[in-house]
Amino acid sequence: MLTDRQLESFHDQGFLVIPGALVAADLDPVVAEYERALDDAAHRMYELGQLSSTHEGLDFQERYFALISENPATFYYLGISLPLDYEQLPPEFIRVHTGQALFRLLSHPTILDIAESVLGGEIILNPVQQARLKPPQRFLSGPVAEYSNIGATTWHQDFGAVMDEAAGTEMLTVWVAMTDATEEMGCLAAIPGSHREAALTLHCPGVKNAAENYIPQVLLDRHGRDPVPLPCPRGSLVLLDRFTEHGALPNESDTLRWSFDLRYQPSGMPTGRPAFPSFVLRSRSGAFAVVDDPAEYSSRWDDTRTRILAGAVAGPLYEQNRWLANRGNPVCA
Ligand SMILES: O=C(O)CCC(=O)C(=O)O
Repeated sequence: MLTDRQLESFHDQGFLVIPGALVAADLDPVVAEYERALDDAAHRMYELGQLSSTHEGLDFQERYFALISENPATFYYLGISLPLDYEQLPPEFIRVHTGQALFRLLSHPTILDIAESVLGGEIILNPVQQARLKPPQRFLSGPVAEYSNIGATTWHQDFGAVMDEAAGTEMLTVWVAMTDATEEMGCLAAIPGSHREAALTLHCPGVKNAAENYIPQVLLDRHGRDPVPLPCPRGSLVLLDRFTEHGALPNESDTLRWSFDLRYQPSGMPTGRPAFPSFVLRSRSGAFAVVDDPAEYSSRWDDTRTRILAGAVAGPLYEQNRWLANRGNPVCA
């Protein structure tokens, strides 16, 4: 559990870095699972004519760099939530990684203990979650390179990415450092106390990718405080309040910068992404049935994917239009 001092600091600043919360034994199985996922992706993409080679024989990082520089769409094969712009995508990019090791990480007792300190003992995993495997910037090209799953992350509030139904839902972001994240590698950065100064800040629609909404500089400046970089070693967690204004720097290093960002919230509240599944991971009262079977986690995401591909989910999966309307707003120029 968090100490009183940590909790106080989190509520005061809107973020908290917890170094060393997870150890290699927690992360290595996920890396091994991703090695297999990357191998599958390479073979599928090669068979679909999207790659000239499967780039066998390289270690995970070098192979990922080779694949992503040849075809930036490689990241669709490694995501942990379904894409939101599914209407524009071919079916082979509408996929979600749901491995056992990943589920063990998402439901790790240390993460749940920390989430419980903030949210109480009835916890669900909200489906707004992202894998961010960021190669050095020089390996990226084309509009897909602007996606924050592989490139820098624009300034935003996490609450801006959910539908209005979740307005009353207290949501906690837990960001997991799968590798070190130095400033040069593109760590997170946040404006201290920004969560206390605004409910939902105006966002502008992304320039090259409409989904990459951003808070314009002039609004960030209104706080009158510089952003704080949040570098941390592998195994660290970073907590973010849903209103904290934050982003992530570009990866200017030579190595992979890999994180997962996860969302937890109290059970029985809307998730803000109702088309996607959510999972009860802890119920101290016993009132909710806990999901502890990785196969159930996987099959519920598979069902969602099937429904989306069958056209059973109508319209956008989140409120893209809310920010699109700001295209002509002078603060977005
Ligand atoms: O890791 C990143 O690039 C961004 C993460 C983020 O924005 C989040 O956790 O909400």
